[in-house]
Amino acid sequence: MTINLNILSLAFILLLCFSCEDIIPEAPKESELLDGPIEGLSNAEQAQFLEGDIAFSDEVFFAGNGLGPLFVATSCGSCHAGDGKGHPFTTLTRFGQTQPDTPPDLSIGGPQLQNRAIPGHEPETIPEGVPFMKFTPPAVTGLGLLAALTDQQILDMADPADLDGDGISGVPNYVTPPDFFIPQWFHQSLNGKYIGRFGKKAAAIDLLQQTVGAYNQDIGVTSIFEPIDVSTGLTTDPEVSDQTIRDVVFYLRTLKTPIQRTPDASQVVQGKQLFSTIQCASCHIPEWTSPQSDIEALSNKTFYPYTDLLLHDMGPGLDDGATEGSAETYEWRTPPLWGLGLSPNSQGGEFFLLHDGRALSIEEAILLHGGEAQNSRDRFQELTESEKGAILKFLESL
Ligand code: HEC
Ligand code: HEC
Ligand SMILES: [Ca+2]
Ligand SMILES: [Ca+2]
Ligand SMILES: [Ca+2]
Repeated sequence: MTINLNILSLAFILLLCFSCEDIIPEAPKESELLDGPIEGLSNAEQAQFLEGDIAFSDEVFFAGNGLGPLFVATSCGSCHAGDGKGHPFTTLTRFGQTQPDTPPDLSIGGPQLQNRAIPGHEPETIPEGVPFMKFTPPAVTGLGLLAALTDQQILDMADPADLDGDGISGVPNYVTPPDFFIPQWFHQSLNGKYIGRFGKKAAAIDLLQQTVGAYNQDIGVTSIFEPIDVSTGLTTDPEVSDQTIRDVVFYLRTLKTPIQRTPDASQVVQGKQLFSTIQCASCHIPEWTSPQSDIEALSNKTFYPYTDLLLHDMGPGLDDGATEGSAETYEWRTPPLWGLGLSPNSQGGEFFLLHDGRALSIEEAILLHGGEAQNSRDRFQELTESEKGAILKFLESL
């Protein structure tokens, strides 16, 4: 079966090559693409990466194979196209928790809005007056290295009481783990809670939790991990196999990191320097090194995500009045900046930045920083035009 398919697709490619050689556009450069495995995977690992890629990018759910009844989208890939950031029309809406450390209100349909339904079912709406947050899909590249870091490495970046007096604190989001969570050697618990690293508010501890939650809440697909259907509250047979979930998690762990395009251009070098000088790098931590991992290719690697994975008070302008886990309504996790310059490739040719895509350029995203980042933002605004230009060039190169 596989062989036949391969022969067929080979024949198809040959046909394409012979018939329309002149009109095939030049293939995008490796550094422009986000989809693809990290280097150094074994053959078996590459095979699992491919299985995960198919499930993540290609598998579409429909009413007959588990979709819904209530859902937001029909596949992971429809929101995470090409593994890059998503357009605001693929936004997720969360509501039902307005105070830290309280459970979301299930009786009103929290924590997530399922705004679509299969025929015969009514999509959800948010009750009048209930605060909500909108999230645009983030890129999913390089997550394996972030997942490999030890909790201690993240805690070392936190400064809850701002002891060094730079105006920046940074705290982890401590979240209650789901039943199926299995702590790794590098996880530490505090009163039964664990440090979240994924999502805009860092509400997911690991990629398994994020993936299981996405099948369940975004697509309405149950698994042995989360067997309860979000719309009926009833336990159903698994609609996606645990093997598929493991393959998708493996895929997310082994997706390559974005490649910086022009690291040596003089403006980029200058911008990188200024990025540290005006304290952007105090939250957007440039460099990390992973510890030993069960995936050899993730072990002892130095990488450049530009995040501390911590929550920061970002001021009233970015306070949506809703939250997740122990985060305050005005706290957001520093997003990684790697791949930032490639955002328009998957956002319809434009930038839609910050948690809800409200910033239409990199500069606008910077100017909307408040709270702990107010100082750094003000220092950006005080730079000369050419210095600002250098920072923007640097950010576009990431
Ligand atoms: C309706 C659009 C949508 C669908 C469908 C969707 N996602 Fe997402 N995804 C998002 C949004 C929005 C976020 C940010 C959510 C958050 O902050 O909690 C996100 C976050 C993530 C993250 C965390 C990234 C990070 O940097 O922290 C991962 C991993 C992920 N999704 C994987 C998946 C997988 C696997 C599937 C399919 C099972 C999927 N997503 C389906 C929109 C979607
Ligand atoms: C106090 C920590 C902190 C500092 C300092 C800081 N940032 Fe941020 N940055 C964040 C957080 C948190 C967000 C996400 C806010 C949101 O989504 O609402 C963010 C978002 C961004 C984004 C949008 C990323 C995206 O994918 O949407 C850019 C670009 C950015 N910061 C650049 C900078 C630059 C440049 C500086 C220095 C002038 C800076 N930041 C200083 C914490 C910080
Ligand atoms: Ca279902
Ligand atoms: Ca709901
Ligand atoms: Ca500090």
